[in-house]
Amino acid sequence: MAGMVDGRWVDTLPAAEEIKDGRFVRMDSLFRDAVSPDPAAPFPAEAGRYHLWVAWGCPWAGRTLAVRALKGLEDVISVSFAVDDLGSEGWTFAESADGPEPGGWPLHRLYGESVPHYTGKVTVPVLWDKKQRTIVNNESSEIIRMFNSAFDGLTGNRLDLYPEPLRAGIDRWNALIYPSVNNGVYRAGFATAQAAYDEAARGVFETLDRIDAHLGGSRYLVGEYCTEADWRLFVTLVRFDVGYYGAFKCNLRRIAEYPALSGYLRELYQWPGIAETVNLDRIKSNYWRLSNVNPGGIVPLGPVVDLSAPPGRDHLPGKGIWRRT
Ligand SMILES: N[C@@H](CCC(=O)N[C@@H](CS)C(=O)NCC(=O)O)C(=O)O
Repeated sequence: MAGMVDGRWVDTLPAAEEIKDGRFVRMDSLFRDAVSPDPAAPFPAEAGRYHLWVAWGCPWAGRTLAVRALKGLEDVISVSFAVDDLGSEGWTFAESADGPEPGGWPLHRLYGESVPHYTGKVTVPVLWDKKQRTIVNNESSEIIRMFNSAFDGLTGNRLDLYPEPLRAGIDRWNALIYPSVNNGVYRAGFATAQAAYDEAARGVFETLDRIDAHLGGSRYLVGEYCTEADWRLFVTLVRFDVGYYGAFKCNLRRIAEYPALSGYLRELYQWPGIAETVNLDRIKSNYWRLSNVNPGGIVPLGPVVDLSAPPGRDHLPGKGIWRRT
């Protein structure tokens, strides 16, 4: 796996121990600062100051795009999309932090500018501070929490994806879904030992079966309110049939075959602003062109996925997203 050693880009990262006994173990993100509504904070909320670097294929980037859209932050936080799938210099963009770069500009330069001797992976999403020219945070679960509240004073947006009274329920679903589904598909796809694959792939479907049963009688994961837990699940569901089902060998069932999950996925996909954060062709090529899972890099024709049909979930009571008073 490629990355950086002592501030320089290398094709193989000696420090990376991502495969242990055939099992994929995800490395922790390094940049963990936070944007704050407090004007005196090191990273205060300001319009136009922060930039998000993302890739269409990436589910972790997908979460940040979904919450950016739901919270009406499109004019406050600018965004750049990687031009292609992971290349020889990692994620590459058509612009740098300073403007257009027609020849392509690799994201590892931002990591190198933030920490001159950086050693580790170069991942999206990245939240970048244009003023201090440094990465604020590269952990999507934390970036979505900042987007949920830190900029409300600027936007006036009162939607709350992590409301106090629902936090215990949200945390419980996240704790189940992250290891077994969001990261479980990666553990299945990147496994290099049969037992590791079996365990991960079984776990994916045990949890999906359980969620499908739950959603048969509940509009959203935590009940009548659509929360952060739903959007964290959504980014994996929307990638499932075109990506994980084939490329990551999670092929016991497609999401389209699940009675409740399929309609739930369509409802979330059709939520205002969300379809624009999803690019099914780029998702498909992102996974099928990963050399460790598909060395030939051939992207298949199917499956055909249509998320435009009516969700058919109006019989279940729903109140949308919680609104702060
Ligand atoms: N913990 C990170 C994980 C991000 C991550 O793994 N991103 C992948 C793309 S889906 C990446 O950039 N990988 C680059 C690489 O492995 O070299 C987060 O949730 O923000």
